[in-house]
Amino acid sequence: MMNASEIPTFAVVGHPNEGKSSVVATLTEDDSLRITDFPGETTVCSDYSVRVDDEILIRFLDTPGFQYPQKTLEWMQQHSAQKQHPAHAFVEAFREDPEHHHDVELLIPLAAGAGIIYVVDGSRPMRKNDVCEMEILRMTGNPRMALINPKEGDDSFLQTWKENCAKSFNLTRIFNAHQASFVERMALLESLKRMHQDWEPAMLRAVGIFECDWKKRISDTAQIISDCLIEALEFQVEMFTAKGENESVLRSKLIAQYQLDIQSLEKRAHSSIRGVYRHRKFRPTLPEQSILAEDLWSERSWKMLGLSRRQFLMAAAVLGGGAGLKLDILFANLSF
Ligand SMILES: Nc1nc2c(ncn2[C@@H]2O[C@H](COP(=O)(O)OP(=O)(O)OP(=O)(O)O)[C@@H](O)[C@H]2O)c(=O)[nH]1
Ligand SMILES: [Mg+2]
Repeated sequence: MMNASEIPTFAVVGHPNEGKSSVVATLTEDDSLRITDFPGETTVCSDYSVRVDDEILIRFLDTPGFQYPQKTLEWMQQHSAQKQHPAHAFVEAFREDPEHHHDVELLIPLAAGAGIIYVVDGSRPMRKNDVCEMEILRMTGNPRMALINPKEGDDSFLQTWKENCAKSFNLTRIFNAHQASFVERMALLESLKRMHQDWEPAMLRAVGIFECDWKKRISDTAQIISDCLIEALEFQVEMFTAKGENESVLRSKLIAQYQLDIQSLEKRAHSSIRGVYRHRKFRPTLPEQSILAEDLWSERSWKMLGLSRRQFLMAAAVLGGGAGLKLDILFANLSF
């Protein structure tokens, strides 16, 4: 019989390279997890608890992928007469065997009663190994959910995955680990609470705390943006000029310095907002045409903002007013 601890605990399991660590990283907002293209990247079971004020709300356990699901299943079926939990029996039998290290690691939390989140890449066809993995998980009797994570855009296999998952899992959900929004994450947590009645109060509380935290992040972000705008509007640059220095050269230098300083204000605000959303590593791959790759002073940015060239210059002139720039400087050497 499973031993459900008061803290809801979910082991994220599945075939190598299906996105298990990505799912854990998304749910825990922890970008320290190792996520690579290399199958077998995760080699040990690791705890990534979700904490608020040092209190653990939910435990997510990242695990290595199944290594020999067929052999593991055969062993479990041969030893199914034992009264022991099948995962526990397997762990006891193979704990010291380096060949089965990954399967032992992923079965340890199941032997301890963890809920199962089985991650599959729904954009590929189902194979025999998948059937064995699902059967192993069904045999444990632990509460279990299948999470279909379609890594590529192909949805032609989705229906088959859904039908087969429904045979072995209490719940099935589609969840894209790389693109899931806050609402989708909350919907997933909501459905996890249905996996085990004892965990329901703790899961409900966790969802409530996440929702409050999200609202606070939105107001913190608004504060950062308004602070940044106020600072930008009040910003001034000064330069000392040598006697006889050409005035237009000096004005160009002032404008260039002003633009650089405003850009760094903007970058500082971006970085604070990323901190609010816990994106410590930030190397987004932007779509080819994304305006986010442009800075505030690029022609594309102001076109996107709906400004004509003349309006942009007016706006820039107002911004530049603090720097002591006059409209005629900005209009100088430009033809309309
Ligand atoms: N496009 C896309 N790629 C994904 C998604 N989820 C995972 N990947 C990619 O798939 C690869 C494997 O992801 P991981 O999260 O490391 O997978 P894993 O199941 O933990 O892998 P192992 O630890 O090796 O078993 C990485 O290159 C991820 O970037 C997804 O939702 N969309
Ligand atoms: Mg992994």
